[in-house]
Amino acid sequence: MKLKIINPNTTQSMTDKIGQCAAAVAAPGTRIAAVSPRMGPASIESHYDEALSVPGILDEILAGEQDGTDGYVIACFGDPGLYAAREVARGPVIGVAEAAMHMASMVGTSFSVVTTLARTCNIAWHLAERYGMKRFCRDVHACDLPVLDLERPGSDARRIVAEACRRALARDGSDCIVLGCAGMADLCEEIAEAIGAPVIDGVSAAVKMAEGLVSIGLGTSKRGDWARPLPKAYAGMLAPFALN
Ligand code: 2AL
Repeated sequence: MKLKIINPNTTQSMTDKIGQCAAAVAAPGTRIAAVSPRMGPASIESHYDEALSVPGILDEILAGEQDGTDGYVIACFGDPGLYAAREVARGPVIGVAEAAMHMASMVGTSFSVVTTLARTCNIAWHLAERYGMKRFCRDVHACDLPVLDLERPGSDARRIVAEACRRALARDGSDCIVLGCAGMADLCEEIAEAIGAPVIDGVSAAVKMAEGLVSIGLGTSKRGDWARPLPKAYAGMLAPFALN
Protein backbone atom coordinates (compact mmCIF):
# COMPACT_ATOMS: atom_id res chain seq x y z
CA MET A 1 0.00 0.00 0.00
CA LYS A 2 1.02 3.56 -0.60
CA LEU A 3 0.76 6.08 2.27
CA LYS A 4 1.43 9.77 1.84
CA ILE A 5 2.66 11.59 4.93
CA ILE A 6 2.06 15.30 4.54
CA ASN A 7 4.15 17.57 6.75
CA PRO A 8 2.06 20.72 6.26
CA ASN A 9 5.01 22.98 6.99
CA THR A 10 7.59 23.61 4.30
CA THR A 11 10.72 22.82 6.34
CA GLN A 12 12.34 20.00 4.41
CA SER A 13 14.59 18.79 7.26
CA MET A 14 11.48 18.21 9.38
CA THR A 15 9.74 16.43 6.51
CA ASP A 16 12.76 14.12 6.09
CA LYS A 17 12.78 13.33 9.82
CA ILE A 18 9.03 12.65 9.82
CA GLY A 19 9.47 10.40 6.76
CA GLN A 20 12.20 8.40 8.52
CA CYS A 21 10.07 7.94 11.64
CA ALA A 22 7.10 6.87 9.51
CA ALA A 23 9.19 4.40 7.49
CA ALA A 24 10.66 2.93 10.68
CA VAL A 25 7.23 1.77 11.88
CA ALA A 26 5.63 0.93 8.53
CA ALA A 27 4.96 -2.69 7.60
CA PRO A 28 7.21 -4.27 4.92
CA GLY A 29 4.55 -3.90 2.22
CA THR A 30 3.89 -0.21 2.92
CA ARG A 31 5.49 2.48 0.78
CA ILE A 32 5.89 5.80 2.59
CA ALA A 33 6.08 9.08 0.66
CA ALA A 34 6.78 12.03 2.98
CA VAL A 35 6.16 15.42 1.42
CA SER A 36 5.94 19.11 2.21
CA PRO A 37 3.38 21.08 0.23
CA ARG A 38 4.44 23.47 -2.53
CA MET A 39 3.04 26.39 -0.53
CA GLY A 40 2.67 27.12 3.14
CA PRO A 41 4.39 28.39 6.28
CA ALA A 42 7.85 27.22 7.43
CA SER A 43 6.29 26.13 10.73
CA ILE A 44 2.80 25.98 12.17
CA GLU A 45 2.27 27.53 15.60
CA SER A 46 -0.78 29.80 15.26
CA HIS A 47 -4.30 29.73 13.83
CA TYR A 48 -3.03 31.93 10.98
CA ASP A 49 -0.27 29.41 10.13
CA GLU A 50 -2.79 26.60 10.31
CA ALA A 51 -5.29 28.29 8.00
CA LEU A 52 -2.62 29.07 5.42
CA SER A 53 -1.27 25.53 5.52
CA VAL A 54 -4.58 24.07 4.37
CA PRO A 55 -4.45 24.91 0.60
CA GLY A 56 -1.03 23.20 0.36
CA ILE A 57 -2.36 20.14 2.20
CA LEU A 58 -5.41 19.88 -0.06
CA ASP A 59 -3.18 20.26 -3.12
CA GLU A 60 -1.21 17.21 -1.93
CA ILE A 61 -4.36 15.19 -1.26
CA LEU A 62 -5.76 16.03 -4.70
CA ALA A 63 -2.46 14.92 -6.29
CA GLY A 64 -2.52 11.73 -4.21
CA GLU A 65 -5.99 10.89 -5.51
CA GLN A 66 -4.52 11.02 -9.02
CA ASP A 67 -1.50 8.82 -8.30
CA GLY A 68 -3.13 5.93 -6.45
CA THR A 69 -2.33 6.86 -2.84
CA ASP A 70 -4.19 4.53 -0.46
CA GLY A 71 -4.12 6.64 2.69
CA TYR A 72 -2.80 9.89 4.15
CA VAL A 73 -1.36 11.27 7.36
CA ILE A 74 -1.50 14.98 8.16
CA ALA A 75 1.66 15.37 10.21
CA CYS A 76 1.06 18.52 12.22
CA PHE A 77 -0.36 18.41 15.73
CA GLY A 78 -3.17 20.88 14.94
CA ASP A 79 -4.53 18.39 12.38
CA PRO A 80 -5.07 21.33 9.96
CA GLY A 81 -7.54 20.75 7.17
CA LEU A 82 -8.32 17.21 8.34
CA TYR A 83 -12.03 17.22 7.58
CA ALA A 84 -11.60 19.09 4.27
CA ALA A 85 -8.96 16.53 3.28
CA ARG A 86 -11.41 13.71 4.05
CA GLU A 87 -13.97 15.28 1.72
CA VAL A 88 -11.62 14.85 -1.23
CA ALA A 89 -9.91 11.57 -0.31
CA ARG A 90 -11.33 8.12 -0.89
CA GLY A 91 -8.90 6.41 1.48
CA PRO A 92 -8.45 7.22 5.17
CA VAL A 93 -6.90 10.53 6.26
CA ILE A 94 -5.51 10.52 9.79
CA GLY A 95 -4.33 13.51 11.83
CA VAL A 96 -1.39 13.00 14.17
CA ALA A 97 -3.13 14.60 17.16
CA GLU A 98 -6.22 12.49 16.59
CA ALA A 99 -4.16 9.29 16.30
CA ALA A 100 -1.91 10.04 19.27
CA MET A 101 -4.78 10.94 21.60
CA HIS A 102 -6.77 7.85 20.66
CA MET A 103 -3.79 5.52 21.11
CA ALA A 104 -2.88 7.23 24.40
CA SER A 105 -6.40 6.55 25.67
CA MET A 106 -5.79 2.85 25.03
CA VAL A 107 -2.52 2.54 26.93
CA GLY A 108 -3.53 4.64 29.92
CA THR A 109 -6.63 6.18 31.44
CA SER A 110 -5.11 9.66 31.28
CA PHE A 111 -2.50 11.49 29.24
CA SER A 112 -0.62 14.79 29.27
CA VAL A 113 0.22 16.64 26.06
CA VAL A 114 3.65 18.29 25.76
CA THR A 115 3.72 20.82 22.95
CA THR A 116 5.91 23.62 21.62
CA LEU A 117 4.75 27.19 22.33
CA ALA A 118 2.16 28.09 24.97
CA ARG A 119 -0.02 29.69 22.29
CA THR A 120 -0.62 26.23 20.76
CA CYS A 121 -2.01 24.73 24.01
CA ASN A 122 -5.52 25.89 23.26
CA ILE A 123 -5.38 24.32 19.80
CA ALA A 124 -4.61 20.98 21.47
CA TRP A 125 -7.49 21.44 23.95
CA HIS A 126 -9.90 22.19 21.09
CA LEU A 127 -8.83 19.00 19.35
CA ALA A 128 -9.22 16.94 22.53
CA GLU A 129 -12.75 18.32 22.82
CA ARG A 130 -13.55 17.67 19.16
CA TYR A 131 -12.36 14.06 19.34
CA GLY A 132 -14.07 13.25 22.66
CA MET A 133 -10.63 12.93 24.26
CA LYS A 134 -10.98 15.74 26.82
CA ARG A 135 -11.81 13.37 29.64
CA PHE A 136 -8.50 11.55 29.11
CA CYS A 137 -6.42 14.71 28.74
CA ARG A 138 -5.17 15.87 32.15
CA ASP A 139 -3.38 18.96 30.84
CA VAL A 140 -1.50 20.47 27.92
CA HIS A 141 2.01 21.75 28.68
CA ALA A 142 4.25 24.00 26.61
CA CYS A 143 8.05 23.73 26.34
CA ASP A 144 8.25 27.34 25.15
CA LEU A 145 10.17 26.11 22.11
CA PRO A 146 9.33 27.50 18.68
CA VAL A 147 8.75 24.61 16.24
CA LEU A 148 11.89 25.35 14.22
CA ASP A 149 14.07 25.08 17.34
CA LEU A 150 13.40 21.35 17.08
CA GLU A 151 15.49 21.49 13.89
CA ARG A 152 18.21 23.84 15.11
CA PRO A 153 21.46 22.24 16.31
CA GLY A 154 22.45 23.64 19.68
CA SER A 155 18.88 24.53 20.70
CA ASP A 156 18.95 21.91 23.48
CA ALA A 157 15.48 20.85 22.34
CA ARG A 158 15.95 17.17 23.20
CA ARG A 159 16.68 17.94 26.84
CA ILE A 160 14.00 20.64 27.10
CA VAL A 161 11.25 18.39 25.70
CA ALA A 162 12.31 15.41 27.81
CA GLU A 163 12.31 17.52 30.98
CA ALA A 164 8.88 18.96 30.14
CA CYS A 165 7.55 15.41 29.70
CA ARG A 166 8.97 14.34 33.04
CA ARG A 167 7.45 17.37 34.81
CA ALA A 168 4.06 16.93 33.07
CA LEU A 169 3.80 13.30 34.13
CA ALA A 170 4.65 14.14 37.74
CA ARG A 171 2.42 17.23 37.98
CA ASP A 172 -0.62 15.70 36.29
CA GLY A 173 -0.29 12.21 37.75
CA SER A 174 -1.05 10.97 34.23
CA ASP A 175 -0.31 7.56 32.75
CA CYS A 176 1.38 8.59 29.51
CA ILE A 177 2.62 11.46 27.35
CA VAL A 178 1.40 12.64 23.96
CA LEU A 179 4.05 14.56 22.02
CA GLY A 180 2.39 17.75 20.74
CA CYS A 181 4.42 18.33 17.57
CA ALA A 182 5.23 16.11 14.59
CA GLY A 183 8.77 17.49 14.75
CA MET A 184 9.23 15.65 18.07
CA ALA A 185 8.74 12.25 16.40
CA ASP A 186 12.40 11.28 16.71
CA LEU A 187 12.43 11.94 20.47
CA CYS A 188 9.73 9.41 21.34
CA GLU A 189 11.79 6.35 22.22
CA GLU A 190 14.48 8.08 24.22
CA ILE A 191 11.95 10.06 26.27
CA ALA A 192 9.88 6.95 26.99
CA GLU A 193 13.00 5.25 28.25
CA ALA A 194 14.05 8.26 30.32
CA ILE A 195 10.68 8.79 32.05
CA GLY A 196 9.55 5.16 32.31
CA ALA A 197 6.08 5.72 30.82
CA PRO A 198 4.57 5.33 27.34
CA VAL A 199 5.24 8.29 25.04
CA ILE A 200 3.02 8.52 21.99
CA ASP A 201 4.28 10.17 18.83
CA GLY A 202 1.42 10.99 16.50
CA VAL A 203 3.38 10.24 13.33
CA SER A 204 3.93 6.58 14.28
CA ALA A 205 0.41 6.31 15.68
CA ALA A 206 -1.18 7.77 12.54
CA VAL A 207 0.88 5.61 10.18
CA LYS A 208 -0.24 2.45 11.97
CA MET A 209 -3.88 3.61 12.03
CA ALA A 210 -3.87 4.48 8.34
CA GLU A 211 -2.18 1.19 7.55
CA GLY A 212 -4.70 -0.72 9.67
CA LEU A 213 -7.70 0.96 8.06
CA VAL A 214 -6.41 0.43 4.51
CA SER A 215 -5.51 -3.19 5.24
CA ILE A 216 -9.06 -4.03 6.31
CA GLY A 217 -10.55 -2.15 3.36
CA LEU A 218 -11.81 0.93 5.18
CA GLY A 219 -11.79 4.34 3.51
CA THR A 220 -13.50 7.65 4.24
CA SER A 221 -17.30 7.41 4.06
CA LYS A 222 -18.67 9.36 1.11
CA ARG A 223 -22.27 9.31 2.30
CA GLY A 224 -22.63 12.34 4.54
CA ASP A 225 -20.43 14.98 6.11
CA TRP A 226 -17.32 13.87 4.21
CA ALA A 227 -18.99 13.47 0.81
CA ARG A 228 -17.14 15.10 -2.10
CA PRO A 229 -17.66 18.91 -2.15
CA LEU A 230 -20.07 20.26 -4.78
CA PRO A 231 -18.53 21.53 -8.03
CA LYS A 232 -18.22 25.31 -8.22
CA ALA A 233 -15.84 28.05 -9.32
CA TYR A 234 -13.09 29.34 -7.03
CA ALA A 235 -11.84 32.86 -7.69
CA GLY A 236 -8.36 34.35 -7.76
CA MET A 237 -5.41 32.37 -6.42
CA LEU A 238 -7.78 29.55 -5.42
CA ALA A 239 -9.06 28.97 -9.00
CA PRO A 240 -7.02 25.72 -9.37
CA PHE A 241 -8.91 24.23 -6.40
CA ALA A 242 -12.25 24.10 -8.26
CA LEU A 243 -13.49 20.50 -8.39
CA ASN A 244 -15.54 18.87 -11.15
C1 2AL B 1 3.21 21.77 14.85
C2 2AL B 1 3.59 20.57 14.18
O1 2AL B 1 3.30 19.45 14.53
N1 2AL B 1 4.28 20.97 13.08
C3 2AL B 1 4.33 22.33 13.08
O2 2AL B 1 4.89 23.01 12.20
N2 2AL B 1 3.66 22.79 14.17
N3 2AL B 1 2.44 21.80 16.00
C4 2AL B 1 2.83 22.37 17.20
N4 2AL B 1 1.96 22.34 18.22
O3 2AL B 1 3.93 22.88 17.30
